[in-house]
Amino acid sequence: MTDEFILNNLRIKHKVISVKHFQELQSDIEKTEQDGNLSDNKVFRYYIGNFKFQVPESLPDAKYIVVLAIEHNLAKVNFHLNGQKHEIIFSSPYHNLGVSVEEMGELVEREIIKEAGFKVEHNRAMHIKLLAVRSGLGRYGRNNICYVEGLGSFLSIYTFFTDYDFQVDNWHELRMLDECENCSICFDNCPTGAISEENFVIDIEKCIPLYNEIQGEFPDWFQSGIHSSLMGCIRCQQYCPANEKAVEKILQLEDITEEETKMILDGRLEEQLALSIGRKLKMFDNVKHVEYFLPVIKRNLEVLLD
Ligand code: B12
Ligand code: SF4
Ligand code: SF4
Repeated sequence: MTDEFILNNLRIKHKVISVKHFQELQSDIEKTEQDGNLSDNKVFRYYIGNFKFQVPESLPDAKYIVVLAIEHNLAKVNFHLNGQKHEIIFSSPYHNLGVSVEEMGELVEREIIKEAGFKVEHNRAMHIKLLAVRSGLGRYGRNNICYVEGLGSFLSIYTFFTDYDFQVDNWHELRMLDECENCSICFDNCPTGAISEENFVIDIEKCIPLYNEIQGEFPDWFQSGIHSSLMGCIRCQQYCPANEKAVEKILQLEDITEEETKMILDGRLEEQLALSIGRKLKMFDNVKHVEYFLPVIKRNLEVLLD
């Protein structure tokens, strides 16, 4: 049984894994690379470029990693335009959880370590799905997303190094969900064919979020109607039987007014309106983020409204 905690009404599950397993974890990635399954796509390589299973310089005595899975539900938001209301899904992890990394770190100290005098340091420069699965916290779905019992796949993973010695050895096989054995729903619903029958690792270059969570033009091969979320993509999780309950926990965000929707689509930036949109979408609260994300939202909203 995985201990469960609640933080700001969100369910959190955790496991710990010893840094003694770093070499094996690194070998998992090297094997994936050798098998030709680690895409050379520039954006993907930028994301994982500094990933390494290693003890951080700032905490050389680290003994364990605490892996947290925190529910991060789907959200929906109404965009008003020309007298009509358009309901759009907004998937995690793009809208803020409402729980800070500091609060999670404090929970680790208070509820998991439970003894004073130990250090806790957040670090995400590692392949954290792999950590979650190897620690026994979750399993891979056929869609390559990590599922945690009771939470489904709509969750975010956070990892914290600590010098506390838990004195347990959690190390699990790379396991796939039992539900995947006779199921092809995610495979059938992926609009780009990123999930294949032959290869467990998805074709990352075909995965929509790789393009729609950042600025830039969509590739020529993107067909109309493939988009399902204001950012990211939910198709391979939406109809998954292992998400039956999780998919119902959908958050209603504040409506985006006509004036705000028009500002986005016109490509204008009026600071107060833009910050109001960022606050409603739980996405950005400073001008630097606004400048980056408004063009992303404009491009994505245009195809979703089309
Ligand atoms: C790069 C990245 C992306 C890229 C590439 C996606 C990918 N599949 O790698 C893009 C931009 C496309 C992306 C998309 C999404 N992402 Co992302 N992403 C990341 C990031 C930064 C690194 C992921 C990574 O390491 N990829 C490398 C691959 C090779 O790792 P892997 O999938 O674990 O591969 C292992 C398995 O394939 C296994 N394996 C190999 N063969 C076999 C065979 C069997 C049978 C089994 C069981 C296993 C197995 O071995 C591999 C490791 O060696 C992480 C954050 C982080 N720091 O880790 C977030 C992260 C993985 N993303 C996350 C999310 C939420 C998403 C999206 C759902 C967002 C959205 N709504 O659109 C989608 C899901 C797309 C998908 N189907 O995977 C969450 C995942 C939460 C969860 N429940 O798992 C993370 C952990 C961020 C977070 N803080 O929570 N993402
Ligand atoms: S849709 Fe089916 S095959 Fe895909 S992850 Fe869910 S249970 Fe597994
Ligand atoms: S996130 Fe979308 S594009 Fe990527 S594998 Fe899932 S359904 Fe396919």
